[in-house]
This record gives sequence, structure tokens and C-alpha cells, in this order.
Amino acid sequence: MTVQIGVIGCGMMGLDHVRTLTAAVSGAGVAAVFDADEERAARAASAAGGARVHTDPVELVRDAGVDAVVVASPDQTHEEFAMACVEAGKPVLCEKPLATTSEACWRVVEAEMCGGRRLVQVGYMRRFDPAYLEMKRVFDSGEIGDALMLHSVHRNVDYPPSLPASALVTATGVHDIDIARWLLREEIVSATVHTPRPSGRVRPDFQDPQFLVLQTEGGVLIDVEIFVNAQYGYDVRGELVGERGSVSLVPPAAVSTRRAGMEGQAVAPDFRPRFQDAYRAELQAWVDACAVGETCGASAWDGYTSAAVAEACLRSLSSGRTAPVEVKPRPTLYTESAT
Ligand code: ISE
Repeated sequence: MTVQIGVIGCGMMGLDHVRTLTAAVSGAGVAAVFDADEERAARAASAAGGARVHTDPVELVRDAGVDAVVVASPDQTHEEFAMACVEAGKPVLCEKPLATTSEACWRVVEAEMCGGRRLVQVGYMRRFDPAYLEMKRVFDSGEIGDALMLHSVHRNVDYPPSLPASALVTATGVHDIDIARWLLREEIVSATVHTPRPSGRVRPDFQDPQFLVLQTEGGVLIDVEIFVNAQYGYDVRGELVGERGSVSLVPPAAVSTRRAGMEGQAVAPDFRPRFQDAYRAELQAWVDACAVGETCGASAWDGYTSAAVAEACLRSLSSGRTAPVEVKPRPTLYTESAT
């Protein structure tokens, strides 16, 4: 069976998903696309080898020839389109964040509960990255003992000036929040945000870098450096420290070059090449799950919880104090978080 997919939002990430679905995912076809910018929609339709172009995103969701939907439109539209998919009973892979506030994420959770089944997967692609999967395998095997600390570094070359200052946490740091919950299988209960001297490249209201210290229910400390104007490359690092050892991500590189008295590996320019394998695996797993009526990856509950932790970070950033994470009890629909 070929799962016919509709893609809403054909900017950088949406177009990348169209290309990956078309060229590197089996059992999938891109049947329809939508973008507010018609030229971008036309480019994506041709990258898919000739998909239908919709001028209304909700029509795309209702299109009888669309089995499942990828939402890669701007963050503030995610809730509306994820809800439209849930209401239409169609599986949706929604880019992170699921919505811009935890309250809005909760509305998606409620819509799913109302329908009695899970249809939403949130695009936390790190869960499919071979290096993070290996880190989880080592930790789960017990080799390094119980977790004590998790160190995370998340650097971007630069940041779209259109994004609000809060996006540092709500759109970027949420990856580190989600991967910490997934790796440790523990909920985060509090957040403290420290603010180093800001980079001279950013506007005055924009605190970059930020240093988050998160604590889990079991007492594990997680530190996350977010620095989105690091200039030199896209750099994600992680080390999980256990009682008997530690496991670290090794920066992916095919070769190391020596010249002019130096040795080095290239650093990816952005998240697409760095997480290329993860995006492909995420899409393949989602398509495979859609084909048999199942879900995998991060759920709407995970989307809600990471948004709630991000909000605690924002409260700490403005108060200068530790902020508790406020979450509702986990509904039974989500007692088993997939993948
Ligand atoms: C960006 O907002 C993303 O969406 C990417 O997934 C992430 O890897 C990147 O660091 C973020 O800034």
C-alpha cells in the first residue's frame, strides 16, 4: 500500500520533507501540497513529481486522495492544522512545536482523547537519530548505571530575525527538553535559566546564549546550552553521565582533513545535513505506522509536556528564579509513549 501524503507548508523544512518522502521513503507518495506562497507550493509539487496544489490547507486535509498529512507551516499555525487532521481522522506528523503554548497543545490532546485514538506525531526527529538511539541503547543496557547528569549543547549558525526571543526555548531548546525526557524516561519538574553575557550580534531584547538547568522527578540534572548565533556551524552535543560511566554523541563526520598544520572535521551548516538520517528514519517510521493504523515517535502528550517545560523556562527567565513545571496528569491514552 502507498500512503498518500499531503504536505502543508513548503518552506525549508516542508520542501525537505517532500524531497525525502519522494526519493528516500518507501511506501509513500506526496499527493498534495499547500503553501501560502504559491511559488513555493509549485516548487514542492514539482519536487514531488507532480502533486496537486491546494489553495486552502483545510481542503488539503479533507482531500479524499490524502491519507496522512505533514504539517511544516509556521509554528503559530500548527494547532489549527493538527486539529483539522484529528477532526478528519487522519494521521498527522506535525513539526515541533505542536503549538505555541502548552494550553494550545492541550487542546490537541483533548481533541485526540475525544476521538479515542492517537493520530498525532510531533516532529522530534532526534528520537530517530542513530547517535541518540545508540546513546539510549547504552543507557538502557545498564552499562553506565543510573543516570546522574545530562549535558546538552545546541548551537545554530544564526537565527531568523523574525522569530521572537521566546523561540530560543519554545522552538529550539524544546528539542533538548524532549530528548532528555525520552532518554531518561523521566519527567522534568523544574527549570532554572541562567543568562550569560549576550552575544554582541543580537538585538537588545534577545537573550542569546541561554543556559537551562532542568531537574527531573528522580533528581537527574540536565544542563542545556542554547546559542543560536554561534556563527561557526550547527553543533549539537550531548553526554549522559551515569554512576559507572558516560556516553557521548560523537560529532558525525565522514573524514578528518589535515592541512596547513591543522586537523579537522567539517561542522554542518544547519540542521538538515546534521539530522538527515534522523529525518529520513522519522518519515519512514511514520509512513510505516500510518500504513497499519498505528502511531510512533513523540505523541501529542510529549508535545504538550515539552511545551510546559519550555514555559517553566520562560517563567524562570523573567523571574530569575527556579520555576516549577506545571502539567496536568497524563491521560491513559498516552500511558505508553511510543518509540
Ligand atoms: C530550529 O528551530 C529547528 O526547528 C531545528 O529542528 C533545530 O534543530 C534547530 O536547532 C532549531 O533552531
